[in-house]
Amino acid sequence: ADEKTWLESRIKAVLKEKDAVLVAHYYTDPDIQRLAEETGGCVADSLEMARFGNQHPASTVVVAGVRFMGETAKILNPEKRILMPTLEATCSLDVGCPPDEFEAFCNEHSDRTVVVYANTSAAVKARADWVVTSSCAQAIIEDLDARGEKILWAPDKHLGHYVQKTTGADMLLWDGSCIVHEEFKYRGLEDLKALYPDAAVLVHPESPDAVVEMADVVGSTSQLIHAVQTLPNQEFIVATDNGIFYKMQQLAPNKTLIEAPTAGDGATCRSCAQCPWMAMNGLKNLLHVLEHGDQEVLVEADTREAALKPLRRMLDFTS
Ligand code: CIZ
Ligand code: SF4
Repeated sequence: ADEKTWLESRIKAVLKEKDAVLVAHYYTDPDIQRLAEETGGCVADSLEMARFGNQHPASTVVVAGVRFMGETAKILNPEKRILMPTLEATCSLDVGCPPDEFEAFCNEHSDRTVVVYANTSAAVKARADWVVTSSCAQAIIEDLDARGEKILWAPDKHLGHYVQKTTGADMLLWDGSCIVHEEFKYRGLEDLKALYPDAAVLVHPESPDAVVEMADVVGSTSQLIHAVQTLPNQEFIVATDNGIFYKMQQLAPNKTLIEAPTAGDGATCRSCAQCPWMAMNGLKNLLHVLEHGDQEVLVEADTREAALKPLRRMLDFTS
């Protein structure tokens, strides 16, 4: 506990000294989320993180999250220094969508409007017409569909399938998935729901179709947090990374939160619904990068300029 207190006070001091602000994703360790709140930074989903970094006056932004979030911050703020506790923190959706293969796929289907999820590399965004997050995917696809456009969607097939089903748009899907959300099990959820019949089931749309179908609310992290605050239910079964429980419990202290099962028999697996890359963000490497400035996110100028267009479209659409 002493070491933790020391690390936290050092981080607070160095953030000030270096004119830096900390933005943390809902899936990071509660210690990191708390520090971001206490130091005037923000805790948010990837869309809100992008906006915050863009509007905050600090010359250095420390992004506690995964690589694509740091790259997005850099694309939107080329003049700022963007640091991450570790550049090794990636995402299975990003890894599963290599830029050269993606480029070839797009070229094969050049009649389609290319829409990519924010969870992609800068190089993949550079080939896209639109970037979306799970907060705005549906609205943007609806709009494109209404204009008669056919969509090429990448990389998350579960989110893609969900959006396709709800909008009826013509969507060709890349075959990618999130290793965390993909583990939620329909059978286990059914068993858990029988134990807690009054609980509302909240599901992130990166989850498998059968799990999404059992949901009372399907939504992005911010939308699921909002549901806990506003629905009359006392109990909630939550199918997304368990890092989100910190913010949910803070905003709705009287509600009971239950982790959705990642095993088919209804047993919850405490360490399963936790992104291994988000978990790479800790107090030690956060302090290290603040003091040493290594682990700086850099995006090559051509890529950055090309990726800015679809990102700006998303920010303008959602503003
Ligand atoms: O699973 C992720 O990485 C999410 C939900 C990102 C986001 O949009 O906040
Ligand atoms: Fe990627 Fe899934 Fe981790 Fe989010 S939770 S960063 S989608 S692997």
